[in-house]
Amino acid sequence: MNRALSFQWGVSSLNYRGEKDSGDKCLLIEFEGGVLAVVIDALGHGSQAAAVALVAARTWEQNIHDDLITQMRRCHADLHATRGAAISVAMFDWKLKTMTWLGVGNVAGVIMRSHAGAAPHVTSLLVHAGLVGDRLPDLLPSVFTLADATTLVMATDGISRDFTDALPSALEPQRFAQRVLDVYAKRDDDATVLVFRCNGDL
Ligand SMILES: [Mn+2]
Repeated sequence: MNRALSFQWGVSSLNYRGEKDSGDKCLLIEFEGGVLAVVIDALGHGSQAAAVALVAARTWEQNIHDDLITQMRRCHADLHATRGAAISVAMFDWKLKTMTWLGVGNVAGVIMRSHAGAAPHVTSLLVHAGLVGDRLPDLLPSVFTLADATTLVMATDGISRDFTDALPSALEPQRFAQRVLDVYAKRDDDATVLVFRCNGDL
């Protein structure tokens, strides 16, 4: 029997000063057997960046069953001749109990995994240097086994890179995301934090 694991998530974001649109875009797509989390940061900010982020988001939404490399390449083609975007994605597979990660550009990711109430083990996730739409590096996804509890945190570069120094792991995902934003938003760019937590309770 392949039941979905239980999960919770939260997103907090802050637009660059006074802008009504954000070049950051976050998707969480549930499908048969898993969930895909995508965080997009189009270069720059404001309405033009928002339009680029929307193109990228549609690409991911419309081809949910393709593998991450195929999807990232498709997105690269779709963003050709735009300003480009940093994109990181995480695919949770409930059957395999894995999370597959792929990042191009500077959308940071970290996972915290814990077993039987032990303190969570924190792993920073690799992102490949490059820019989707402009310069696509070799794509090498990483695969992680889900623990009794696994929390993924993703943050665009409007969040200071030292956000991993004090992760508020006891908070539920929405408050966790808000706390990271409150403490680490740099305010010179759009800022977005996604927190996704799943329990290995098959
Ligand atoms: Mn940014």
